[in-house]
Amino acid sequence: MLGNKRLQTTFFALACMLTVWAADKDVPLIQNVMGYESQSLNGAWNYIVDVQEEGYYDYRMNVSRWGFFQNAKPQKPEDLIEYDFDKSPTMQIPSDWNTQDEKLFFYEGTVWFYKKFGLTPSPSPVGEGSSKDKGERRLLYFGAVNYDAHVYVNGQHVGHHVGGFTPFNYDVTDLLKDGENTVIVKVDNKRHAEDVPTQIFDWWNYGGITRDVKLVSVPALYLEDYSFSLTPVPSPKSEGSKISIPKTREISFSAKLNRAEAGQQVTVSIPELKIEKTFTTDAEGNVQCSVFNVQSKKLQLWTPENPKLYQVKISVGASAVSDEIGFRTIETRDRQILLNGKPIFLKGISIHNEKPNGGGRANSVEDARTLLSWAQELGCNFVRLAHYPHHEEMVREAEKMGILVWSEIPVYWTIAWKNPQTYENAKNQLTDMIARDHNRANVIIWSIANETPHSPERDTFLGNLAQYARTLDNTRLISMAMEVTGASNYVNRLNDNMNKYVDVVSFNQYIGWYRDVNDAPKMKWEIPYNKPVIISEFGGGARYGLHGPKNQRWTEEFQENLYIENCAMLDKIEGLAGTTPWILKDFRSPRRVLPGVQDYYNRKGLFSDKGEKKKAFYVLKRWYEGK
Ligand code: GCB
Repeated sequence: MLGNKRLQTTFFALACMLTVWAADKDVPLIQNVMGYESQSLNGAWNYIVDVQEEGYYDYRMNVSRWGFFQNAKPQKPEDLIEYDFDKSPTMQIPSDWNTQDEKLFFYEGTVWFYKKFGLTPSPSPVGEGSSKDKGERRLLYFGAVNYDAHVYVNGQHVGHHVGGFTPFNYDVTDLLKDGENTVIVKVDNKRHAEDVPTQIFDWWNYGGITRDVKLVSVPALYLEDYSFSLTPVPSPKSEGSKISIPKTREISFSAKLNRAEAGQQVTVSIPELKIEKTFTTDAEGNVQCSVFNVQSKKLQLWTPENPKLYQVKISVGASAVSDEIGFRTIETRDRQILLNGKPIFLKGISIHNEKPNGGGRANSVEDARTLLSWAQELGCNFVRLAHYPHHEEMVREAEKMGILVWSEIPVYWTIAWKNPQTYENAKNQLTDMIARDHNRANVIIWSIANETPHSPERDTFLGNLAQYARTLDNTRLISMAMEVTGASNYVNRLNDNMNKYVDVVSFNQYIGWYRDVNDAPKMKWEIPYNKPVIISEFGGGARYGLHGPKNQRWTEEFQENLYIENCAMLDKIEGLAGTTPWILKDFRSPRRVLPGVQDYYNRKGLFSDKGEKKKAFYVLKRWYEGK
């Protein structure tokens, strides 16, 4: 019997590939998913840990016809089915499996997730009749799944997504039925050298469906994307001279429908500004970049002090989506960063997307608020969301709180620069990061990489990526965290071919941690580019509550002294436009194994993993108060 089954498995593998894979429902990411009615699929999901991917491959490593995605149940007493989702344990989604099941703390591999759901009636934005009659669509949306996900609805494969920190959605309308439906997701977080991030990285490889899952109701014709931006006022050539603000300011608007339909009316209304404008789509279903004016004295610009957001409604036919939009400009002039035409010093902090108390992926509004309020307590007007796109609420809450954002993709350390698929993967993650957040006024920097080793192949990869980022969004600044090289014992020089592609040169430096703190006062910095400089990392580790002399590593006093010396040193860097020290809170990392001190945490936080403030917190706070 087993032998037969094995033969059949191989025989049917191809047929299965054809049927199961027939329905690729991948559609471009919808802009402002939060603006639509949706049915949450969060909550308890059954899961099966599948160490050898028995639920996917047969014993010849062909995709199996009897994969777990079938959600099979015995039909006859003699049927052999060796799994049962309904009897498997559950975990709350969204979450990472590492902190939900202690057996999975170090696990990296495949876990299957399964949820049954009935359809809730979708809202009827258009006329009478059932939503199906009116051609409404349902998009199955995942905020993020780390890392590799195959998604099945009612036994049909709807898509395959790679990349652990960006959202994706499938149009599953035609697969849904009245009554009970199932969604099954095979999640695999094994690390590979050619992935993005690559095989090694200094954070926990949290696996699972780590962000919200929802079934989004959209009309048959909807806005796949739209964007707003405020045109900068030509800035004066030199510092000190006045900007002359024109009587009216220009807002650019563009939009794209999900279908190439010409002649559709897209109306933008901003009641508070008494704006209502209608645009007509071209043959591609696009509203090409169009401009409308608003009186300068009526327009409150978005700033950290007054993070003004306007209620905006964008309608297509009888359906509409609402958003909150802030208007501001961001530019550079020589070594300055200009927000709304005025120089700003970015008082920042780096943050990992980890829960404020203990480890685990952050995924809620509360997580975002807690982390960001700590940053504000520190005196920050800026955060570096390292090293990958954080959950959407982090960016949205920061926008409401007046905190500027650096957002990054996980092109980190030793990426496989020569591999074309690796480049495509990085490009897709960049596309989706920008697609999700390009209407957030607080996002001012897209970062394309962190601490990458120099080589011609790396330059080609990153140069192309930077140019591509500009084609997607030319209204923000581009940067990447670079490294400095020791030009001589006490001279650090930034020498990176990527300088010409970035608007802001940023680099990480660890004087006081990976080099003697007593060198700090002697250090000289050579940054031979006429661009603003951000120190994207500096810092050192301390175990909260461990006290001792300032030269004793891991004590709070060591870290405190390191911050004192670094702040004094950084004050001497010409053109310093901001800093994002490493890091807000201790975070989990498998590389940090020192017992009794690290215990799998990177201890460079200004807050402990439980949210206690270390002494260095106050040093940075004081330094920022003086800025
Ligand atoms: C770095 C990395 C960051 C690490 C940090 C450290 O340069 O960018 O991801 O966690 O150093 O703690 O060494």
